[in-house]
Amino acid sequence: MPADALAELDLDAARAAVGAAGTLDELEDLRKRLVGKQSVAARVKQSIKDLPADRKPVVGKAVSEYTAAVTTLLDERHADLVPVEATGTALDLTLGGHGRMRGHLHLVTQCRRELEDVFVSLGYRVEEGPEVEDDWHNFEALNFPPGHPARAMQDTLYVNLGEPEQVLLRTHTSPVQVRVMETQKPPIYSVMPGRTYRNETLDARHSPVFHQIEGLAVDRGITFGDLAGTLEAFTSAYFGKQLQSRLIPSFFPFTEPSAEFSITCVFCDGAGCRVCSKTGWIELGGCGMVDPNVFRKVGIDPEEYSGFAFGFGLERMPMLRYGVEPIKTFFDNDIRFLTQY
Ligand code: FA5
Repeated sequence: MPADALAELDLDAARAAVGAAGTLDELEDLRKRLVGKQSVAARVKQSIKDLPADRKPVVGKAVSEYTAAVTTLLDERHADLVPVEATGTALDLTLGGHGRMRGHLHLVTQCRRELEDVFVSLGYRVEEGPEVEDDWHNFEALNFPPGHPARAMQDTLYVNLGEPEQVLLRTHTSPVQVRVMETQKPPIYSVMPGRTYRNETLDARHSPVFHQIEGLAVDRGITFGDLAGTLEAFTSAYFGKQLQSRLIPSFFPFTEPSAEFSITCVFCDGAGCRVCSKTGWIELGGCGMVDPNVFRKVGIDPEEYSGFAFGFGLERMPMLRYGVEPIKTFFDNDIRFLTQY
C-alpha cells in the first residue's frame, strides 16, 4: 500500500457525497463506492497484512473508524430518504418526536387555589397584602398593644428599616384583614392567602416560612354559628365528609371568643405520634369573632356590625390530606416528591 493510502479515506468528502445523495438508489451506489468490497476502504483493509508490524494497528484503527463513521452517515441519510420516497414529499421528523416534561403547580399552590375556589363559590373575594408589614397592621390594630405578652408568641422577624421594630415580616395573614377593613365598607366576605414568617425552629410541622389562608366576614348579624358552619364547609370540601375535627376554646387578642380548629392526626389515627406531639390532634388554625376593639380601630361600628375571622396553616392541609411529613418536604424541591401531585 502506498504511504499516503490513508489520505484517501477522506471523511469530509464522504459526508458531502452522502448529503448530496437524493435517492435511495444513489445512496446504495455510494455505499458500494465508500465501504463496499471494491471500495478504497476495502483496499486499505486488504493491504494491512503486508504492512510492517508497527503500521498494522495504526492503519487498522483508522480504517475501522472511517468505515463506522461512513456507515452511520449512510444509515442516517437512508432514514431521511425512506419517507421522502414513500410519500413523495419531505416530512420534518425533527419536531414532535421528543416528549417534553411539563411542570405543574406546587402542592401548596394547588391547595391555595382549591380553597380559593371553595370560598369564591360561597361569595367571597380573594385579597392579598404585603409580606413586609408595619407594626400597626401586624399587631397594634389587631389589639396587640406594645409589650403585650401575646406578641412574644409570634416570634417576629424584624426588618432593619425605619424606627426600630416597626417594620417586620408578617407573622400571620391577619394584617390583611386590617387592610381590607380599612379600605372597604361592610358587608365584607374575603379570604386572604399568603406567605408568612416566624423566627421558629424547623420541626415536623413548623417551618420559619409557611403559608396561611385568612378568612373574614363582616356583616349585620354574623354569629359564631356562621363561623362554625363556614369552617365545616371548607374543611369538608378539602378533606371530605368523613373528617374528624374539633373546635376548642383558645385566645387571640383580636377575636373574642376565640377557638382553635384541629383534625385527628392522620399519621397515627389519633393515637399520638411525633408529628402531632403525642396529642392525637393537629391544629389547622385559629378563629373567632372579631373583637369590637379591632372594629373601632378600623372605623367600623361594632354596634351595627359583627364578624368572624380565621387563619389556617396552608401546608398543614395537604400534609394531612396526603400524609406528607415533615413540613420541609414542601420546600426540599425533590422532583420525586413534586411529580406525585
Ligand atoms: C394565627 O396566626 C392567627 N392569626 C390565626 C387567627 C386568624 C386567629 C383570625 C383568629 C382569627 P396561629 O399562630 O395559631 O394563629 O397560627 C395559625 C395556624 O398557622 C396554625 O394553626 C398552623 O396551622 C399554622 N402555623 C403557625 N405557625 C406555623 C409554622 N411555624 N409552620 C407551619 N404552620 C404554622
